[in-house]
Amino acid sequence: MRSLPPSALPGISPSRGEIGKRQARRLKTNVETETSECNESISPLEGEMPGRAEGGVRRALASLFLLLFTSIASPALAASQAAVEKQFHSWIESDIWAAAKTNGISRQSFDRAFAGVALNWKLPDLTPPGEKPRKKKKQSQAEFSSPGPYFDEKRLMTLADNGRSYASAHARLLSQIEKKYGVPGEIVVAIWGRETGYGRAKITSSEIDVLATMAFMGDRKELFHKELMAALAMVEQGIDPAMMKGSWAGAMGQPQFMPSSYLKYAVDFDGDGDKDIWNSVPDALGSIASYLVAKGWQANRSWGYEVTIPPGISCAQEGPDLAQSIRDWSGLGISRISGKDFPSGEVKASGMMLVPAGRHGPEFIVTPNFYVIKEYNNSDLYALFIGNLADRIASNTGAFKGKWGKVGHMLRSDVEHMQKKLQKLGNDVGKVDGLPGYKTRRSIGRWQEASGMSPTCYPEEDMLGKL
Ligand SMILES: [Ca+2]
Repeated sequence: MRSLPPSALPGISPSRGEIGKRQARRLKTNVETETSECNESISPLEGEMPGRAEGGVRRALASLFLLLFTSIASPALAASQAAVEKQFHSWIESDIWAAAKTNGISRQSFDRAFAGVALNWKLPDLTPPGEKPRKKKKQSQAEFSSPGPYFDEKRLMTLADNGRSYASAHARLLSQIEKKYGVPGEIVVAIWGRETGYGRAKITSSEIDVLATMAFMGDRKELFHKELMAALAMVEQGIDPAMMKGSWAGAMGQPQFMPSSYLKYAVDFDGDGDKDIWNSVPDALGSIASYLVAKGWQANRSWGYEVTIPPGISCAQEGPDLAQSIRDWSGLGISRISGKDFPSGEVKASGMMLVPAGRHGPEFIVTPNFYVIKEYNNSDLYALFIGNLADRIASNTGAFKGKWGKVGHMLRSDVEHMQKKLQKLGNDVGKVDGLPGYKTRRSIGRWQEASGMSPTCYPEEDMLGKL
């Protein structure tokens, strides 16, 4: 599924793993309110902790300029836009038709899909043919974001209140979905809420326009070319292109599926013959569950638990590659912060330590289902957000009990420097990108332990001189 652009709706995020990394944009999140076109936001944070600098303000300014340009439009600009439009239409007729034909798309479907197609000039990062792409600023001087603001309590409370209402209104449907797929209703509802504000977000861009524009002059042409072919396959299957509304990043309908995900995972849960993820709540929710189960959702398991890791137990044991049974974690003295026991059904099953802010924030033992949620949106914070929201919907629980410390004030360039040093010492820090992912965090923890420091498993300023 997908991804969207900068502004937005609060809470919508492109799903899907398929599109890999979504462009990160920081947005506000309150889906319930804002809804202007091209303002469909989707989730604010990409990856674990993207640089704060690449966010909304700059993009908002860019859009403003674009708007000014397009509305005040000098004759020269209008002429050059017209020239680009012309090239765009001949590219569709030549390149895209040739590719479509190869993919078994009929001329009739092709014509139906592209009737009235137009470049969507509001999309981000467009480079008309012949122009040089704008250079992306290096993020090294940016700070990375602290996780705390991602879990805005007001937003989560509103989403949870609404989520409980929707869960109760659709209780029967959700139990049918759970019976068929083994995915708990609260997880499905939490994703629905986070992605499109329970289907209330106005997502109004023409999918064909978005995909064709991005494939023609966006910064990830290959990806969108592939999605455009998938969208044509949808039209070939009889879907009305006028119904195919998506976000600026091509994520469609209430579950925010990219066309390739739609083809693989969308289901007709209400049995009327159409997989209508735009208008049918049963189809939208069934499709979310179908996606999760295809990605490996394990029935009868939670997403994870907030825990307390005793001071003597190393925080440098994070990651899906260091899974052990919940019983073994428990044997180390790790317990649920709620004071409850781990459910008996979970004890023999595997769990993974997760400390997104090292010792400076809430600590978790997550299950493989946590990583399945990340298939919807590849971010630890996104998956934690969904898990927390689902818990609130199911049991009216509140915020995580551990407090997020004010971490994240170091420069990415400093963290990158640490990563390089740690790597030289033989540690696997993952990607050297200035962001403290789990491999970096645990390498830091191991280095701190080996240096006789009390491990925080998080980049610390006082390490800079010593590493
Ligand atoms: Ca249907």
